[in-house]
Amino acid sequence: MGGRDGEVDQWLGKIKCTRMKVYKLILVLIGITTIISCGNEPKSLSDLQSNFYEIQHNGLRLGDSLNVFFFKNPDLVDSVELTLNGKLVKNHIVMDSSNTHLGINNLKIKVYAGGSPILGETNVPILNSFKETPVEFEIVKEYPHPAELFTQGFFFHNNKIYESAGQYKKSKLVTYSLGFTNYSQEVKQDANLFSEGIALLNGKIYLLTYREKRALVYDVQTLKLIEEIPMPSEMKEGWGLTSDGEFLIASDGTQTIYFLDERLNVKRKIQVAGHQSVYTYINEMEFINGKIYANVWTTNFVLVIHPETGAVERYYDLTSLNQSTGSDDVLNGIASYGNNILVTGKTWNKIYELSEKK
Ligand SMILES: [Ca+2]
Repeated sequence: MGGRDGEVDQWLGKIKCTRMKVYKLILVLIGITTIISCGNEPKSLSDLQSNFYEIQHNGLRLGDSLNVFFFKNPDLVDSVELTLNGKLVKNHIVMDSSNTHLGINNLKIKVYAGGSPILGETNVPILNSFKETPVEFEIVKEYPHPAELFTQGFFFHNNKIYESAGQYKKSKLVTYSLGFTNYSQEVKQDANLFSEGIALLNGKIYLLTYREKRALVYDVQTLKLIEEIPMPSEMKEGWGLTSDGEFLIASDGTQTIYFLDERLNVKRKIQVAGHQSVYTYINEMEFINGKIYANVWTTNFVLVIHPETGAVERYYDLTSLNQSTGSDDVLNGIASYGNNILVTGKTWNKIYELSEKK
């Protein structure tokens, strides 16, 4: 009996072995099939030859549609999810003020094509549909400018020029009569402060500092320091400042303009964009007749910006006035003066009064 049992065991063993071989074969076949099918599955946007990242390079204008394409294997794409500034949008959507804003917009993509979703993220510049047009102007008059002043803030009020000057150890706030260079008032800031833009709001002058993260508040009559307020942490630096009578309007060297309340809380923001590009380095500003006039740092341009949208509608090319010697002495200073504007630059010896040709 023992012998027969041994034969049965051997026979059963053979069957087991054959089964194992079949299992192994099946596993190998499954493996090969998986490898073959995975090989066909797109794993990146470039596998699909998508134009997704080209959208950042080319930008979009208001009125354009957001078109994401897949030039290779489009039939493998089951569905596409697009998120613009955190909100789901449909592919081929037309860009307008209801779904986007001028300036840099965050765009994310999720492509379902068999395996795990393919993800992508980019920053798309949204540009204006209209071209900014040059302002035709003439120089009405020239006035002297105190050439020691490294102009950062500049406005005309109560028959006086109010001007802040920057640089460490040299920062100050002064007033003087147009046509003269002797100061009526002069307040120096601490040596470790670099003064920037100034603006008048409700009887107080607000003065930004460059990297010191605080604003100084002065009485407009006496230039006595009232208090210091921390600057909003989301502003990278302090650059230009103006006011529309309700809010302070501040720039920080980027393309963003911040609308601040009296306690310097950010109430809203815009980004400055024209037909061809987003404008960074927005510097000294002046709110004139419902528009923001702004210098672009190191250029001879003053932009005329819509305060709600950030659209650059017009621009002054002040190359003909430029006194820069190629160093820091760039155009920086715009003041409203009756129907005209006054412009100057850092350490320039002249202020120019410009009138627009109508
Ligand atoms: Ca100004």
